[in-house]
Amino acid sequence: MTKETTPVRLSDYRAPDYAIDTVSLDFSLAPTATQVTAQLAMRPNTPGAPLVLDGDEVKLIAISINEEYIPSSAYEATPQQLTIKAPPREPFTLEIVTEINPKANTKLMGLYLSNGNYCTQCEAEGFRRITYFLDRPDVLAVYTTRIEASKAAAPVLLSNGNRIDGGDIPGTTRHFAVWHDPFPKPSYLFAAVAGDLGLVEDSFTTMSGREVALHIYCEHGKEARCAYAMDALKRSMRWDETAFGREYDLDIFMIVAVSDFNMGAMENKGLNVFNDKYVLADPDIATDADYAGIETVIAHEYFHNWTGDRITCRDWFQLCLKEGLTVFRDQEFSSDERSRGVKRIADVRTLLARQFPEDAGPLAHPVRPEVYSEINNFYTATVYDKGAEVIRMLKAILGEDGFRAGMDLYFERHDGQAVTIEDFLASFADATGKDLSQFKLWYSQAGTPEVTAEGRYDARRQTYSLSLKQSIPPTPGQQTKSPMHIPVRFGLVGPNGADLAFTSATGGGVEDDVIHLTEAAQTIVFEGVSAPPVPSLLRGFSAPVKIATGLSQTDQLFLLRTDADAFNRWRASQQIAIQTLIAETAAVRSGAQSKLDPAFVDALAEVAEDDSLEPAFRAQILQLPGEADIAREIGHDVDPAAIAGARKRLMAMVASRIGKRLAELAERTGNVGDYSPDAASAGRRALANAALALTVGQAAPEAIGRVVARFESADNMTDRLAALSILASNGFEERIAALETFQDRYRDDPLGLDKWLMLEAVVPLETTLDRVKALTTHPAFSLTNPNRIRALIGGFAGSNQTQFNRPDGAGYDFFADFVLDLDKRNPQTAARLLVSFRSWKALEAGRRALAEKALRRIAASDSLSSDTRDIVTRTLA
Ligand code: B3K
Ligand code: ZN
Repeated sequence: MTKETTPVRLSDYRAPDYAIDTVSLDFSLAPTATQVTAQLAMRPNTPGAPLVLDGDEVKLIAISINEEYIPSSAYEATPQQLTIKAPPREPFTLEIVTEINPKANTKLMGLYLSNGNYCTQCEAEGFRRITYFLDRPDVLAVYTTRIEASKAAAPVLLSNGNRIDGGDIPGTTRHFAVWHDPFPKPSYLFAAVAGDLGLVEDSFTTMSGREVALHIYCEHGKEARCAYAMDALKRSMRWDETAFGREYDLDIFMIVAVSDFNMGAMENKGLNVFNDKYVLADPDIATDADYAGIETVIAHEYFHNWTGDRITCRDWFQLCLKEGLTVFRDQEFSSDERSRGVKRIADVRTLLARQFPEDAGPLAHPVRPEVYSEINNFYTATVYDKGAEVIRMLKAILGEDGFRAGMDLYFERHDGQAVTIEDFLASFADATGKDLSQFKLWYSQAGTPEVTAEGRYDARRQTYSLSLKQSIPPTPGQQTKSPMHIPVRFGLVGPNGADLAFTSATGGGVEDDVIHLTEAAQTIVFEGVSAPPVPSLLRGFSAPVKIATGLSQTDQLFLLRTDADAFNRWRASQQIAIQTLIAETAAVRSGAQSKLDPAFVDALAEVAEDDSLEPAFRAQILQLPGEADIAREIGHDVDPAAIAGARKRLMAMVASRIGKRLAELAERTGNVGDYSPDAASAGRRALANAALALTVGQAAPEAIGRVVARFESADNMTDRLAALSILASNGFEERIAALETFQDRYRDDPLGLDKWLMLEAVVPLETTLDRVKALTTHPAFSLTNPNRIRALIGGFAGSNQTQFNRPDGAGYDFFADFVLDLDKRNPQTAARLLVSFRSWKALEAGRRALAEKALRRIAASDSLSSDTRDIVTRTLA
């Protein structure tokens, strides 16, 4: 039976009736019966109130108060809750003994086994699967953890904080370790790890001269693959000191890489647990993108030490308080370590691909939601990525110094507390004297704002007037919305490509290069503009909005060639490509002749060959919008087959018109020398591979042959995978042998096999569905490992537009069956996968009906988890 879930509302928040000052945990580890003894120092905030503790599938063994067992009439225990009816009115010690089964824990929440090693995942509500507790983020306690286990099975015993004791247990084959974390923390940041793990050690000296031990634990034999992660960690620690004045606080910082993990990584205090995919790298196994991902995630989790751990969330509605801010911080770190312009393009690509569709569909929700049924389903692109955009806008509005002053005040005021968005914004308002009340709407209004721009130049008066309008589309539960504060960074590009000066700007909050759009409509008049400008708006993507600039293709081509803002050059290229592809999709659908205009293709070649530009930037320009990007921009009555057809026509034209030039470019830039993951070499590889991908649009044997040769001669994963991906994503025959070779090469390497599974799943051919079905029983696949599932099933539903959306609905049916089955073992991963249906309402009628049927079939199951129930219900609403 589906577990009953009552929605939780922000407006119902109440402070807890009890505080817990200290927690002392004792784990006696055994695979199927682990005993946990928890001693909690309780302090009533509301004396006499019943004490209601959360639980989830835990078995109560014993309970006592102040060292005396209490009669069973004094409490009520179910696997989900423990209620002590009349606890002492004075502070007391509560001791609870529970038994749990880590081996049977396939949900990967709480304490579970991964590859024979014990590990935990407690965010958001996993701690209650270990012991009964006030499992909410505003209950902060100091933890001491003793772990006891078989010395042979688990030589390594870890928990949060510093290790204060340990040794053998005389007369047994067991040993123990005791860890103490002096920083009060909520239960979601608790972690324990035990197992037989390899160790890589290093150290870091903090800005005040303290030496911190750095430990990375991984599977034996994989130690050499931890070097890049260790390096990224040290760079992150230094960066947080210089950029935010934040120093690390414990004597040791540990990272453990595990192979079964529901997400990327987790910021447990002093003991981060990672999906091994975000730790392990060497040139043979990891692509440049993987290296960049490792750098980002290592930094992200480390930065949480201050934004999340030292200052945490009062309740789960405030999730963006730590996530949006920490994503912003990791983006800034990578921008400083790499190319800022290229990093911005990459981040906006992710935002457009993941967050915009979410905000435009049935799962839309504000950056700070106001109601949830299952909190695990709110670790979304909106909370994370739009949450980061909100911080970026705050910085644009307050300026560098104002932003830093606000952050400093936030750290100073709230260290050791569990706080809200209101507290966060108050720090900035107080530090700068600015009124942020309108800005705050970004946290409560869902939907992507739409901005339109219209400009007029008056040559006689030398004025340029720019009219901007904003509107925010309705989203579930929010029909009408108020205008928001949108910072529009801009330049007026003159005929020679340089920004024109202006003497004054009237009519609407222009400060330096930012227009503060705060009204539904605003007209700004720029005086003293010497020539007719082409406006370059939303430079650096200064706000997460859609903008219709009304510019002609000629003006957009002009910006592509000349804009001083790299981001807007890229943006211009994408806009032209999207407009072209939308028109071509309509042509394919109506059986009309191709309408493709070669001017854009020529401009692409010109930018690609411009050696004065960074290779990584040129690579971005060469990555034409994908099928999902086109679908998102079309937005309704979407026909994935027609989109694929249109894209194919464009690819054919590109290959015939500039294929030779691009092949030469690929040849010239592709041989970078010995592999190094640094940003500059990665940029050259990216350019070569992006150019190569644009040479095969006519399926010419010569072009395909070049890709095969590249695959065979590659001496690193980046080039090998890029070539293989060209073969697979175009469905060329040559993929078959190449995929086989690839699979063989990585047969003992799960992270390599994930790449293979993913590429098998994206082949845009009718045979793929059967291939994917067959692969679910392949020995390399696993029905319990989230990485394998995301690669094969997530790859199919998320990255194979034509085959997931087959016109006969068979893609949806297979996917629905898979999700229903997975939901029994791992609800969180099942619910996450199901989000692939988030844009079903935008499909053309035939596919829409079939998608709805599959969704209704899922909804009709009476044994759904609360996770999957929540997603399916909201998706259908
Ligand atoms: N805070 C974790 C995510 C936890 C997800 C729980 N379902 C990772 C991160 O954002 O750093
Ligand atoms: Zn995070």
